[in-house]
Amino acid sequence: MIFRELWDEIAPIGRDPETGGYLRYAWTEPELELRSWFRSQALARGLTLEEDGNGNIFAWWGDPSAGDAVLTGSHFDSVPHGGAYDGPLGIVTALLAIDDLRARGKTPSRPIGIAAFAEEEGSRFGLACLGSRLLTGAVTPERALALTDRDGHTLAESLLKSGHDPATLGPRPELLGRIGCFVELHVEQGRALIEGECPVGVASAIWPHGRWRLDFTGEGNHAGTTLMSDRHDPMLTFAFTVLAANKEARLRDAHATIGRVEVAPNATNAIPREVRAWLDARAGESEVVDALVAAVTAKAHERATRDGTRVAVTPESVSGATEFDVVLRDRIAALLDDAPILPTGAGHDAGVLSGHVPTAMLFVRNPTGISHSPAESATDADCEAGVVSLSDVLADLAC
Ligand code: HGY
Ligand code: MN
Ligand code: MN
Ligand code: MN
Repeated sequence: MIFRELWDEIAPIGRDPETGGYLRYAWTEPELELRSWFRSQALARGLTLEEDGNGNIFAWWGDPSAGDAVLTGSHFDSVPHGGAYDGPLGIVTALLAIDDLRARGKTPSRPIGIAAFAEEEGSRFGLACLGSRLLTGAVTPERALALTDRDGHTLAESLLKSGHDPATLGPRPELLGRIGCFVELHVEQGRALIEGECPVGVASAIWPHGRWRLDFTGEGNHAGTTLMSDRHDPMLTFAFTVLAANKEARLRDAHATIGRVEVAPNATNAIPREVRAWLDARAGESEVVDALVAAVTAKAHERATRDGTRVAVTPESVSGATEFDVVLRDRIAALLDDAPILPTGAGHDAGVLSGHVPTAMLFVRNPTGISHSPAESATDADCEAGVVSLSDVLADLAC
């Protein structure tokens, strides 16, 4: 089966016709539809399905109890109006790579698995890589069950709706212990492969990154009757902090983004009582991320004093640097005719798994270099090159 045929089966699922972006939040209709599509594709290939109670689905070729499995896969969920490829490409190419291995007459000597991890983006419940973090114990069931989405729905409600018992959330050391290594294929979320004129690359590292919630509190009041000199307007402190984050990031060659804001009461004719925003901060080293967040926090407090407002900064999820397994990385790069090796500023489930098993990532070229946007793209030819590369890697590791 060629890439486009399989891809077109999922391309319409969760796509917003207005923006062309995808609304595939974990455990919502479109993402549940993708999960059942994945289950049927796996069963059609004679793979054995396993669900870990954390929302993660595993499809095994061979008996997983034999252990030392080579796991691949990625996630189905998206950011709001995200691109088509971020996540699903790693799962569709994995299905096709298994088809390719079989077409080549390969029989694995180690189990091969495809994972569909839950809530990698954290778009619904706010905690990125929730499924893989629950699997590995990086997040406790208690913390996960305390999460709610923007409509106030709890994770437990979603799990129950999709037939899972929230009481079964939690680490799966026995499942993790059966995984020998993990290789995730992902669309590149940058321009390195365009500039390097290569269809496929290999990851060297994931930048340290994290999310901090910023709560700006002031005094709500009437937009028309309140003198400018009498205001304690948190929007002002917030606006200043956005500019400060941008400036401090540029000074440090780091990346700072404030892409999500909530205002209360969010009325045209009312000075806000509160502004809640999320800072996404990333850099090549953890120390730089820490220094960036400290500088932004200090500037925000300084400005709050001047505005007569208050600001609270709360870390929500912080990930250290991920250096991928050098032996596995170099073995894969050599296998792929010395494919370029590049770092990424994007977080992935591979970053979580890398703390437990030798882990690597493959990237497929994205002609726009844009991601977390409908502009994200990949050509069929490059996606098929990704299938062949993943098939070669699985053949090398498992057959
Ligand atoms: O935010 C990230 O870097 C990833 O796409 N979840
Ligand atoms: Mn993403
Ligand atoms: Mn992703
Ligand atoms: Mn009025």
